[in-house]
Amino acid sequence: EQPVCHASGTGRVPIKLNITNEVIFLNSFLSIICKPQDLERLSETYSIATGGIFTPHGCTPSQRVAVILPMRNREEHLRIYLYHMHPILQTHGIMYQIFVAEQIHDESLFNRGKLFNVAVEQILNRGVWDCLILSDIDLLPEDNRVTYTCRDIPQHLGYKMNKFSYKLLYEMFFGGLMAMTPKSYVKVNGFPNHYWGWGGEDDEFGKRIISTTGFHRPNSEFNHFTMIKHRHDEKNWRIGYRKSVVIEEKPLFTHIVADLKYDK
Ligand code: UD2
Ligand code: MN
Repeated sequence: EQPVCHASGTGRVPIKLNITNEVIFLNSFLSIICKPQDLERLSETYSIATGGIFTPHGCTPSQRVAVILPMRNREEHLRIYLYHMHPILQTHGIMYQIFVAEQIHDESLFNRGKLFNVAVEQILNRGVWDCLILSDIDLLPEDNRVTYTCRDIPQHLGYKMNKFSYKLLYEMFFGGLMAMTPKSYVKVNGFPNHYWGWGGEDDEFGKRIISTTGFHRPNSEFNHFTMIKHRHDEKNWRIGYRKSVVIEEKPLFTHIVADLKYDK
């Protein structure tokens, strides 16, 4: 019988794409450092199977991990992400597959929460997974000892970012990157579906987690992240109410405030 694979990360990894600080202004520069050919070479070098699947050889993967990235109009980030992440995930002793959940239909606002829900449903229907990684596409770990694996309760992994001096933004912050088992995802009932536009879905997700499974937030220097610098996306403006419908129970009545503009 094969031994269980172990993680073999050695330390901090260069983010070659630090230069991506200039990405927004120098698109062509980015394509020089990370050309499609580089990505092709990556799949040979690291034996990544079609679909972005990696299975370690000679040992039994410690976990089967689905990495899920919500995306719309972030192809540049995707390329950087793949280029950066495949080599890192290789060292984790896991079987993994990277899924990109893309929201098409450009007329509507971006909906990160619903995208995750739709993607997770598909992914769970297609295979057996020990762990779901729910990550922004622009978050790059700075150390390969970061753990893209699950524990019994959800872990908030990606919250220490260069952008915010590696400080937790606020206690109830749940954006960035979560690792959780499919069981936990189902138990917390996933994300809310109705947050169109920027923000709010992560806070609601956090509330659900707190009230059901609880969570763990590793405070390690291994989980420092660089967020690729980006502008605020079009069609992702912050919505006024941050909910299409706000229902509030007041002492003498239930207040229903609906912002139907975004109620798609
Ligand atoms: C923060 C949170 C993020 C989420 C968001 C509010 C961090 C590190 N992240 O991200 O988890 O809670 O606030 O919704 O604090 N995306 C696209 N196309 C778009 C818009 C978004 O692909 O047009 C995806 C992409 O994966 C991106 C993620 O959604 O990384 C979060 O959106 P963002 O990066 O624009 O927002 P940001 O950095 O404020
Ligand atoms: Mn971002």
